[in-house]
Amino acid sequence: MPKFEYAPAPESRAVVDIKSSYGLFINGKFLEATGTPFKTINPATEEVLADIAEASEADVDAAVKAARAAYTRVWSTMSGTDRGKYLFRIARLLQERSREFAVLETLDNGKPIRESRDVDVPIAAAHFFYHAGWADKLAYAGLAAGARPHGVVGQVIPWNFPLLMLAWKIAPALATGNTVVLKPAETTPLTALLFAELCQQADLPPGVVNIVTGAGATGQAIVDHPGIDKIAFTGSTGVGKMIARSIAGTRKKATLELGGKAANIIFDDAPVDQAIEGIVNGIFFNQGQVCCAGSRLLVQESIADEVERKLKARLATLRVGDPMDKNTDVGAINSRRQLDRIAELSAAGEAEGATRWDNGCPLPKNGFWFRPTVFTGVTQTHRIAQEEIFGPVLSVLTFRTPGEAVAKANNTPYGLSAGIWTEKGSRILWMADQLRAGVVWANTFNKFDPASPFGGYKESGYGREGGRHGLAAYVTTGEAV
Ligand code: TAP
Repeated sequence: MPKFEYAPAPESRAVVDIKSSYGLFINGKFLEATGTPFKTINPATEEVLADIAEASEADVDAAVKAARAAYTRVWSTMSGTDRGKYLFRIARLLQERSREFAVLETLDNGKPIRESRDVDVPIAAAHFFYHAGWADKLAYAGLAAGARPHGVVGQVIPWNFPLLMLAWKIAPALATGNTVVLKPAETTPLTALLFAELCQQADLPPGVVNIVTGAGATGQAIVDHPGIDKIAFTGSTGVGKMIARSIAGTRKKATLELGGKAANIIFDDAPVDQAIEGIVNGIFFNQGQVCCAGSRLLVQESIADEVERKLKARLATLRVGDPMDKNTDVGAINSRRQLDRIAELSAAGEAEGATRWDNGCPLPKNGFWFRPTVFTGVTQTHRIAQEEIFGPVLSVLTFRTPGEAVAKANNTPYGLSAGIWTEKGSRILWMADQLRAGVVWANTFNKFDPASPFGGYKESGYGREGGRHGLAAYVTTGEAV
């Protein structure tokens, strides 16, 4: 297969000032860490972007103490109206600096600039606007009587939506009066560090937001710290289970947003061309590195041949390559480790007897790439039908009746999201009721809104983010009523 040279557009560096090294953001200042720095790279070129500080247990302790002091002295006593003003200011600054954030996100993560520009950054700003609006209206959020902030919240996030996951975590925590210690993923720390600069620019009181960079050990140090009142984690189900075990028997609360294996279900009365776009968006958006990705296509048997033919024709038009090019559809995989996992599971799909097809497009010479891939002839026992691949790989299964579609859709350990494509409103309502998925999209996929709660069933975790249910996760006495 041909390989082509790829060099990032020279102007991409001009819109964002990437420092050669970054410290930890504790108590409103950037500080040197005690650990050995690590490097963050551009996954599309493998070039080093910056040296990043690795926070030790002592650094995490300093961050938790700063967050506690800010909570006690300033943030918990401030009126909701004033907290809201800070959140509005952050939201506006995110909009003003959106180009910088979008370029930095694409350089550090590998996602197409069109996605960081049109999805990640605007929705991150929208989360701050939405929660700014709640800060002085919590009495009307349906929270239980006497609800109070937890105090200091430890937040650990993954690499697939670095800025957006930060916004999902920090905006509701601050709106409800908590202070935070947040750890971004090891491979994508840069937009969190730019966000730290933005907190300085917004004059946020020191210690309200603390950003500590590092690997899994830093995350574990946050989870284990006795000064943390609540953990908010997004990441793999494996690490989520470890966190649940670590805090068992302590007073710490937790919300866990974990993996998924969503079914995107197409009935024979669906508008097929529209559904094809939904399938493509469902699995190839962000290279399929999306917890709610529509990674299992369940197609009604009578239209399976038509869907397969049209899907392959559409995939052949996808442009894979330079994430900084506005015409790119599919960017780089975030890390070599993730690329190896996608390759390993795809090899297992072939070994177990499914039929593999990819769009045969040329790939850049350096960096981490995987062609948009479809497996047909997949059965429910195949690993590619059960395990989260977290890559641009679609497993196609067929069904005959709505009951069979529900049974197959629910037959995974996960329960995060699902999609239904049909013209029948009654079928949509029946299916939505039957599917064990926290989010069900009808005749669309991957739509996100800060007002809409998001979260899972089963091994996809517990707790909700977004909407007033997401606020409830950040106060002591539980549920929105
Ligand atoms: P993980 O390996 O679980 O990492 C998530 C975060 O946890 C990272 O910051 C990671 O640090 C940190 N971490 C690793 N070990 C830890 C430990 N022992 N204690 C505390 N923190 C620890 O997941 P990932 O590979 O970054 O992300 C992919 C997974 O996240 C997928 O399964 C995906 O479905 C899930 N995800 C779920 C959602 C929702 S909303 N449900 C959204 C996005 C992603 P390092 O980066 O240094 O390893």
